[in-house]
Amino acid sequence: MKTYAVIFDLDGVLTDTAEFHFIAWQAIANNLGIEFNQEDNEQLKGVDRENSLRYIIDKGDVVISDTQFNDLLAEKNNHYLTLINDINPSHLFSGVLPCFAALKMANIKIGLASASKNAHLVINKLGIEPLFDFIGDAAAVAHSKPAPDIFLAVAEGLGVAPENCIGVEDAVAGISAIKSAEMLAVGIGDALVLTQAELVFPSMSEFDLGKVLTMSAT
Ligand code: B16
Ligand code: MG
Repeated sequence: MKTYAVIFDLDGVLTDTAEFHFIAWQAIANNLGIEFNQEDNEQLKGVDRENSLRYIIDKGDVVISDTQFNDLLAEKNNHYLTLINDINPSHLFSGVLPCFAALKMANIKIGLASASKNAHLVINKLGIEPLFDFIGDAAAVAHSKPAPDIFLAVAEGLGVAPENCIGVEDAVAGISAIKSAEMLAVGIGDALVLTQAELVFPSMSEFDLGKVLTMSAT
């Protein structure tokens, strides 16, 4: 295939906001008398806000009203917004800017497919918003990851056919979304966890565009 676009996830690929999601979800869970550990947080990577809260409620086997559910969503997000307040360009993972520069040199478009409704705010704080050719809107898609919707919406926004796109993700749910969108998947993290990905790099600083393009050309 010919690669015309690379579509990136945000949390865990371009910056590490997982720790902030963890702190905010842990506070919600503990207030409900439910234990929430790093293992739980791992399960929630790439999972949207509503389904993350459902996971916690199911884990604790508690019953809450719709109003309480919405209040807890708002409470978690307010806490998260406080925690990310100080994010700045130094929080961008190393390797991201050289990777984006190499993509621009190769005339390959750059998209963002995050499940986060705070994605615009975060990439603004990171100072990288102008580098994207298209930014997906998590609030506008019908089904969140592992459904392909956000990756397909970004491909459409970029004007590139899905088969000419490569997706980059750190979460199992995200890799599944890329595969369901029939794109090639590059994982960032542990190859033993991201087993559905065609290629896995331990971190963005090891992202090798040459290797990715060779893989996609075969
Ligand atoms: P928000 P990604 C995801 O972002 C996070 O991995 C996940 O932990 C979070 O719950 C989700 O965004 C929703 O975030 O509450 O800010 O809308 O990895 O898809 O960039
Ligand atoms: Mg992620």
